Amino acid sequence: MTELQSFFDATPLLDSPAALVERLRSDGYLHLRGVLPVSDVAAVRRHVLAVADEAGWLLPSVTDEPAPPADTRAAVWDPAPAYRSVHRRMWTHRDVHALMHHPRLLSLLTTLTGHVDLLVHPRKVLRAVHPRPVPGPAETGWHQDWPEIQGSENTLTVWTPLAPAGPGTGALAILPASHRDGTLPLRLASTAVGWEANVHPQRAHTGPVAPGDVLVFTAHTVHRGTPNTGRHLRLSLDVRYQPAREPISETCLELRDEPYGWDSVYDQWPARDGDPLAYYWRRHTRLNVVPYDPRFDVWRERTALAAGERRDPGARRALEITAAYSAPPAATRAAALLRALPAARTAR
Ligand SMILES: O=C(O)CCC(=O)C(=O)O
Repeated sequence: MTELQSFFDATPLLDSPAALVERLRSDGYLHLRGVLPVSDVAAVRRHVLAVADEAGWLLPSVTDEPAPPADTRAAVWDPAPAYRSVHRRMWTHRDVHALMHHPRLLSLLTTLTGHVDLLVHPRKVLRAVHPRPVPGPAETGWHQDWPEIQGSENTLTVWTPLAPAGPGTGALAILPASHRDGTLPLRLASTAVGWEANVHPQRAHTGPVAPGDVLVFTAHTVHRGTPNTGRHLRLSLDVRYQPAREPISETCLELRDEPYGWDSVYDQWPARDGDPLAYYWRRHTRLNVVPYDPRFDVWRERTALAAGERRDPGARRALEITAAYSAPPAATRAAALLRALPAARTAR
């Protein structure tokens, strides 16, 4: 059983950069209140909610709470096409991207990385997590960002909610000091991604995070999204920042895993490619772009297939992911193994 404790509030350290950096170095994360102006966050939230409303994801609301309740009948999760098409309309909006280049964030990240020449990863992640009474495979299990992000060891993630996140909607849970153990082995799991870090934590930090607050953590800090069992969508952004001249994986720059690419995103912005935020990373003359190392993916694929061959019901989610995202022959084998898999004994 994991004991949950409140995030350490590092906000008072904002006036002492050395102490702030030291805290990040020792805990692997920072919870900082009021970094982003709430009015800027509210503008992004309004756009995201307008798209959610248009898609029928929200119930009518007469109160002035930050977000109307979600309509559970409309709940969908990534990678369902019904989720992706709505998510894309939310994500392509310029304000979603611009918020994460806010001067206050850039200044904070300059302090934390010790580099003025920062690269904000263009692939910003917007999450709209529907509530559900029973936690299920939409939750990310315990994980480190490193196997996906790779590149610079000094990359930091900023996670920030667009509406209040906490009891009810869930937020993040973080294992303090977990970044000190390097890259951890994975195990099969029934969570969103099919695998999770092989940890059995005794204590995790979590708690409410308000619009304007940020959680900053390293690429090796173990964390997870906590279940949304409330009434509202959980809306958040997570974005990576790194010293611009340190290695960056090519997969963090281009949109290879979707049919659209950046041109179709910027076509929707008022100034299109004349916008300073469009293709900004391509103007960095000294980026050290490195190939994506497929080692972690290969390992994940192999463990899914091996567990499938043993008819292990715990391999279901990993096989689904392998069948959906890997190339043949792994994808075809995973699909065949899925059909032969006995039903799981306990549903999560
Ligand atoms: O927001 C979540 O549910 C998970 C976020 C996460 O895993 C991340 O920011 O790396």
